[in-house]
Amino acid sequence: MTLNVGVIGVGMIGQDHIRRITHVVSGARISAVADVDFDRAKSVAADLPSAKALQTGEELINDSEVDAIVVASWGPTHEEYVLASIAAGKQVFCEKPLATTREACERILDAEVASGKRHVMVGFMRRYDDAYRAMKATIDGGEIGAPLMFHSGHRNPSVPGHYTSDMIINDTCVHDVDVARFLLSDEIVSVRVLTARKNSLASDHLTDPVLFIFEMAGGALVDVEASINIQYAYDIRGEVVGESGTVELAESNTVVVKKNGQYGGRVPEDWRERFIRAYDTEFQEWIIAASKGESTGPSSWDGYAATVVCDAAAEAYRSGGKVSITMRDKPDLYTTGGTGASTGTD
Ligand code: NAD
Ligand code: ISE
Repeated sequence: MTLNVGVIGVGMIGQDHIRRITHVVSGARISAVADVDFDRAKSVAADLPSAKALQTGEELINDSEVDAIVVASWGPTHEEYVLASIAAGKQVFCEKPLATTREACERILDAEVASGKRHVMVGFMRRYDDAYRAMKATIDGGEIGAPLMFHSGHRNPSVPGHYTSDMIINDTCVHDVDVARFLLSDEIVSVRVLTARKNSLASDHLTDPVLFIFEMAGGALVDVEASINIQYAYDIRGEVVGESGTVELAESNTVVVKKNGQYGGRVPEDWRERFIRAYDTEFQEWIIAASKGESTGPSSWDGYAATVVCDAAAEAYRSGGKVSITMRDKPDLYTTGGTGASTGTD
């Protein structure tokens, strides 16, 4: 069976996912696209063998030639499309964030729980990255003892002009929040935010860099350096310190070049390069599950938890103090099943 996928939002990542569904992974094809920029939707559809351009996301979700949906529009628009997909009884892959407020995420949790089954997978692709998976296997296998600290570095060479200071929390650090929950199999219970001397290369309206300190329920500490104008490359770093050892992400280049008395290797240009295999694996697993009407991987609960933590981080940033985090009880729907990339706190 070929899964007919409709994509809402055909900007940078939407087009990258269309490329991988069309040319890289198997079992699916793009049958429809929609974008508020209808000319962009038409131009993307024109390059695809079997896709039509539709005016609205709602039309796409309810189209009989769409079996499953990818939401890759801007964050504040995700809630309505995810809710409409659940209402239509269709599987939906939603790029992060699941939604931009705690309340919106709770409406999604309520709708999915009421439907009686999982429909939603959230695009936390780091859970599909070979290196992060190997880190998790090392920790879960007890090789470094009980984890005490996780140091995470998230460095973007630059950000687009529309990027605002709150996006360093909701758009960038949200990945570190999710991967901390995934690696440590624990929930975050408090957050503090510190700002360093401003990078003079950042736009006037941006705070950059930012240091986040998270406390996990089990007592481990997580620090996240988020830098969004680091210039030299896209550099993702991570090390977990355990009671008797450490595990860290290795450099991601495959070769070392030695010349002129020095050695070096490539650092990725952006997230599309750094996580290319992770996105491929993520989509292959989503297609396999969605074709059976099932959902695995990062769930609405994971999307909710990440948004709640980001809300608290925004408050900690404004107040300068430590903010405690509380979440609603986890519904049974999110405590069973899934793959190694599923809910980090099962
Ligand atoms: P983008 O601006 O390049 O593209 C977004 C597209 O959505 C645009 O074409 C825009 O016209 C369209 N759009 C906006 N509102 C819409 C609406 N209501 N209905 C239909 N279309 C709408 O942005 P992007 O960088 O591709 O990011 C899109 C989403 O993907 C964001 O949620 C972002 O956080 C996420 N993202 C995730 C990763 C990752 O590593 N997982 C990387 C980049 C972006
Ligand atoms: C972007 O939206 C992403 O999701 C990237 O993975 C992240 O590194 C970047 O900071 C975000 O802006």
